[in-house]
Amino acid sequence: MLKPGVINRRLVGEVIERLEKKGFKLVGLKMMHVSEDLAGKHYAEHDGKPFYNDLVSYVTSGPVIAMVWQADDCVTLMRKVVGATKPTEANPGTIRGDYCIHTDRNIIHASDSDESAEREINLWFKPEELYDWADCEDGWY
Ligand code: 3AN
Repeated sequence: MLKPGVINRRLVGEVIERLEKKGFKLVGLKMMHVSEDLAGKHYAEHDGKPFYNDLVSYVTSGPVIAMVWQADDCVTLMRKVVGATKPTEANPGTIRGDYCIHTDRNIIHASDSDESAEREINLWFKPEELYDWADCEDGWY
């Protein structure tokens, strides 16, 4: 999920381009406003932490780009491409390493396990918003 700042900074295409070039398969994408309810469910594990209120108000402050990407070992690969949570620890060449300064504005969310990916996909997308298209590039990545 590309957070509101990415749209403000006109970086949507650039970040998506990186993910496509890596070889991830895009199977769902939409621009949307995040309700307080969705933000609360999505970030439930952080409820009570000092940054929680700011996090919820940030992701509900403007539209986001929600996406579902597929690949073998997708979560592990995606987390590497996205980079560490703290921009001070994210390597240059990663998305967070290249495009942000502050942890609370770290531009992109990526699921941290197959289980959270499944939970989050169900939270953010309806089944009919996901596309299982035939991939003619399958085998080249
Ligand atoms: P990740 O997004 O890398 O899985 P999480 O799940 O620990 O990291 O954090 C979720 C989001 O909460 C982060 N993307 C970031 O926006 C915010 N966040 C996490 N830790 C901090 C922190 N120490 N200070 C401010 N914001 C934070």
